Amino acid sequence: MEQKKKVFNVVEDMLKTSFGEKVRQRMFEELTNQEIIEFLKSQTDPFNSLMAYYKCALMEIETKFRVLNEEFSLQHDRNPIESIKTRLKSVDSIVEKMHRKNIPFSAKNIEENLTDIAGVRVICSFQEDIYFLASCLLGQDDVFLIEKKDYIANPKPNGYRSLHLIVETPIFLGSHKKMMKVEVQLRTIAMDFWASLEHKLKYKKNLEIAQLTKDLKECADESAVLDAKMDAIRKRIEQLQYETEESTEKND
Ligand code: 0O2
Repeated sequence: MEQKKKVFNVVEDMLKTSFGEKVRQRMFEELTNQEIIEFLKSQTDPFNSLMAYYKCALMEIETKFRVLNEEFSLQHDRNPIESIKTRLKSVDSIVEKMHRKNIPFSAKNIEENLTDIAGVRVICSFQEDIYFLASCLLGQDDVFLIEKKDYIANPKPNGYRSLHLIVETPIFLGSHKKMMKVEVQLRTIAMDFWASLEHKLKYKKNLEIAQLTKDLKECADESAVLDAKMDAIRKRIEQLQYETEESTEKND
């Protein structure tokens, strides 16, 4: 029931943005229920297919990261990835974003204008792992970089840090392959912790925002220092381990 209501709202919005009020009214006055259902189906089927393709692209990219994680752990005895989250943008968010960009709602327009329908968030242990994984992913011959935003090197004014990549990769269907865009966000645990808290603030109304924003910015700066310190400690541990192994080999 909830889903039906959602679909109806989308179609309402679609009719408004695509055809305007007059056409929408005529449609409900002049067409039979069956004809309206047929029409809605013709509009929603391409959308549903597109979402299924994005889901496949999510699986492709997630698998690529899992493979990299596995290989790295064989070579270095640790996992660079703490966790991977994937999400398809909700119908509500898609409608809202298309509306905001003033683009009529259709599967074709969504595909051509939005790059964040499929999102993969990779949470890493260390900042260095982020760049390592990004370069491994982009080095693959079926992954094409569309856009890169390095909010680690250049944090947002509020303190937000993450590495964002928009990539295009093929999904292999029964009779053909299709290129799909995926937004990849790579972050450390500290960056993710901060972003989750800051995200909550966005949805809280009537709060004393100014002080919280200032506190959050301080937290972001402190967590950036923490990330850098953790990276340095890890490097020292690896160096010590290497030196110990070297001297053991020499003594043998
Ligand atoms: P959701 O639900 O996480 O997907 P655009 O996406 O093009 O309209 P923009 O700002 O050019 O907007 O894209 P950008 O900078 O690549 O950021 C897109 C996503 O990054 C956001 O998606 C968030 O997930 C995350 N993000 C960016 N800036 C911030 C920030 O300041 N705080 C937090 N917590 N997250 C951020 P959505 O669409 O907002 O939401």
